[in-house]
Amino acid sequence: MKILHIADVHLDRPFVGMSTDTARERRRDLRDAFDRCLSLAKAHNVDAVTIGGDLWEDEHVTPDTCRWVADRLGRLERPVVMVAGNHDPLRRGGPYQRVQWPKNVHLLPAERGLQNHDVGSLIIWGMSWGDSPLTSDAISHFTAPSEGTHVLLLHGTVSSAALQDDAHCSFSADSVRRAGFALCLAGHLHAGGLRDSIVLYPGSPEPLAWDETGQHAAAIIELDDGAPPQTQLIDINERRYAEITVDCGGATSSADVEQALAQAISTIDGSREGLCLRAALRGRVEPDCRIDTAALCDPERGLTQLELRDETQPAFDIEMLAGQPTAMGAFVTSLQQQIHDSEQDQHPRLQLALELGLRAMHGDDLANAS
Ligand SMILES: [Mn+2]
Repeated sequence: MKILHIADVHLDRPFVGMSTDTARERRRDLRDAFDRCLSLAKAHNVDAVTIGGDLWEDEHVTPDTCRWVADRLGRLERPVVMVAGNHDPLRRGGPYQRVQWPKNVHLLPAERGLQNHDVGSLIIWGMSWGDSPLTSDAISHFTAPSEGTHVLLLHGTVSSAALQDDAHCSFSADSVRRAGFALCLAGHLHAGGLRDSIVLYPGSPEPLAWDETGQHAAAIIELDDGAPPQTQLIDINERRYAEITVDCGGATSSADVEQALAQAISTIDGSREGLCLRAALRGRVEPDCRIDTAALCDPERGLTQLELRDETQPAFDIEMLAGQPTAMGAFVTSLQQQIHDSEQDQHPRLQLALELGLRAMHGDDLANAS
């Protein structure tokens, strides 16, 4: 028995903060990623497809997207078992109920505890998010019948201690095991991976935010009576996010910064295509070094997206400045005297005043100074 399991596609996500065109492109990417997932169903000749919630975003999903999904699932010509997640809860009169689902698609209900759909000897149990938040209580009171292979389809947060009350539908791997499930086909965490040997998250097919640097896959599961399930995660994402820091220490001009950035980018593994990179420029640079982040975001680097944060600090030669017969020299001498005369706990504040004062006198824009 073979299953294709996916989750967290987040179709029609608005991608707040992006330009209208970029957000539209990202939404198209999500449809493409969903198609790539489904193409694995035929390629691996699976017996069933499971979807672990957050298929779309409830407040934004269009009727067209819902019907497009129904069409795509119908074309699979094999059973599809789904649960709704916290972003696409199964609400009375909501998007799920406004679609004519093909006969092969089975949406497990909300608010009736664990319900099952059988695919041969494989029994898929699950429950959807509904009008009220889903809890894992039903799992703790459940015991799977001894006949057949039982798996759990759930949109929730696996936590070893199950103490994270604020987490969405927190549950423990132990409760899954105790209930007699061979595997939990999970959704909600956007980083793919097998947790505690029994809870399988495929992750979202595409990363959706900067912090989603984990695996983004579709899962193929092989279940044979009695044998432990074989799981495989197949990467689906075309986009990936990474964050790096670039040491610009000692840079005498923007040319050195540019070189440090190019060097740092060249050490990142994998393809440039699809790479969305956030780089923080750090270190003490010469006071005359001017960093123009817009100019450094050269499209020629072949990255899909590059965001730069200039966190460099000028390396002022305090002793040299103190000796100068200038306003800057007088300022440095005055602050040095105040530091000398003050208590230890005042030093960080005065050091900061010295630093910011020098930068202001040097013409730095201090709007983003920390
Ligand atoms: Mn999600």
